[in-house]
Amino acid sequence: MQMPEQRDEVEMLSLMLLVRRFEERASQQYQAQKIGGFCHLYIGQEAVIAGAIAATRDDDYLITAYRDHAHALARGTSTDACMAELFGKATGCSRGLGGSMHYFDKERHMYGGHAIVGAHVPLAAGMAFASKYRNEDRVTLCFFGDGAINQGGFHEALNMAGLMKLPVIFICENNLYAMGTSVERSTSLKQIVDRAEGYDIAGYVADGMNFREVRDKLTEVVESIRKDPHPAFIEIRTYRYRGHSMSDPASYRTKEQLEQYRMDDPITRLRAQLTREGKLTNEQFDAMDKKAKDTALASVKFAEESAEPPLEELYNYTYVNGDQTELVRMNSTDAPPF
Ligand SMILES: Cc1ncc(C[n+]2csc(CCOP(=O)(O)OP(=O)(O)O)c2C)c(N)n1
Ligand SMILES: [Mg+2]
Repeated sequence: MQMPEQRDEVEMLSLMLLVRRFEERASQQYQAQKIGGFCHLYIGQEAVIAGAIAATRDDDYLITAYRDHAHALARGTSTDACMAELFGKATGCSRGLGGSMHYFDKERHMYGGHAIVGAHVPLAAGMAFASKYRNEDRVTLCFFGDGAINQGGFHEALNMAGLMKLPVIFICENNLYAMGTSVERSTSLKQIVDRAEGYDIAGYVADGMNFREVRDKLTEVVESIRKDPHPAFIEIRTYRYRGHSMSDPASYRTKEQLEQYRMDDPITRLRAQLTREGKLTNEQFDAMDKKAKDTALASVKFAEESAEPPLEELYNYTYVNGDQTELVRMNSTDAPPF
């Protein structure tokens, strides 16, 4: 098959390294109690977002659930803005008011960061409707976990997308678990991809530990959608090395299972492929890794030195029309006295 011009693989490896080093720093800062609230790490799943970015354009719409750090970084949101958001600082990508689960970067077409499982899937259908209505050739990338596929909104969105031939790719990041519940215990189907058939949507499967496979399958799907708008579904089989969130010791799975996936690490695999083909030297890899580590560390300093959002902003951005302090006070018996 003729592939369109693709993004440089070394650049994509460097993105995967940046995501991993950023999250390792985030994990450390969480343990040091510099970061509050929930924090879900993507470590192990990096080839999924890198493959998707390699197959798409910067102006394609992107939306995801709460395990969203990688998706923003991949779209080019700075490590500074991402780390500051985790620290709840005004310089964060959601002004410090969203935290880990609510990254947002409208300029880069990254529309969240959504904490309610499955709730953003209908939004993705709406985004795809908008681009079709405007006759744009954008594709909407909608990422969600294996836990989202049994939510009502998921079914409603797939039905509408199938019916209206919306240009959206439903990307299920099947990492085998929804919190501590394994997919065999939550889902009646043996293969998640079979869900797509019920909505007359074409289904694909890709190995999420293999960057090239994710990129190539998605490239094929994206090209066919651009020619003739329609939805597609892809189940990407992946694995998260860490627990569900920072507070999960992941005692529901075996060490052997974790080890098996770590042996198939997506970064190590792409590095080996590129090295074998003479496209990357060990020195180049080390330099890239050092840069990723330095950038992640610098983002911690940036976040620490940034100011917190002013208290008066506490209720802003909840509603469309800016400051809604009065409204909140009227509706609440225990609103703070300001
Ligand atoms: C509607 C709803 N129900 C329950 C929760 C609690 N919850 C948070 S994450 C999660 C698991 C989702 O797992 P999955 O979709 O597989 O995503 P992953 O964490 O594996 O990336 C649950 C049940 C929630 N946020 N929203
Ligand atoms: Mg999951």
